[in-house]
Amino acid sequence: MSLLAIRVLGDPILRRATTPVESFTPELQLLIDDMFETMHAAKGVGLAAPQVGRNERLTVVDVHGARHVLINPEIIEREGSLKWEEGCLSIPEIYGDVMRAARVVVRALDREGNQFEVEGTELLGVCLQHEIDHLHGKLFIDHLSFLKRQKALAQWEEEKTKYPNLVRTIVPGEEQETEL
Ligand code: K1U
Ligand code: ZN
Repeated sequence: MSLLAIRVLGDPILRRATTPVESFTPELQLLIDDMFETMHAAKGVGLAAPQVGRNERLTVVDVHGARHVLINPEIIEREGSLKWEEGCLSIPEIYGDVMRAARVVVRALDREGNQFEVEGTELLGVCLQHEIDHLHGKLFIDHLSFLKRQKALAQWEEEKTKYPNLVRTIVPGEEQETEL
């Protein structure tokens, strides 16, 4: 397994829609394993394929030790609303309050291609919505008000100088800065 480089805001791949997965190949299994390793090393609870430079409609999530591989996920139920302070492994050090559905049900395929549904509230619900947004080229800053988004983008102009070529390299065991 390997750690993958995380693309940061400004890399066009984060703004592209993904392509549905049709084949459950050994290469896909390796990508999934590498994404879990990278997400854990970066101390995140989710990671979407575009964040590691890929266009597969695929995300991995690990909230409170419950791991999910979500391939071609769709939100099939939404209920209520909540406000959550979000960050993003692709926009380190930038945070903002986002309004999300309080409860979602997501239908997806697992790594073998079997359909399943997962219900999420609180952190899991927010994480599922954040990751599915990534698969549609959407980022949490797009949910902020105009002024808060401008402020976040101004902060990012300074932060992004730490990421030559818009790449964030995760060093195993090194303290990561993106923790909520
Ligand atoms: O996709 C990503 O950038 C990962 C991101 C997803 C996310 C989940 C929930 C709220 C906002 C964003 C993260 O994993 S950042 C959150 C994080 O690192 C964390 C949150 C709670 C406990 C521990 C870590
Ligand atoms: Zn993110």
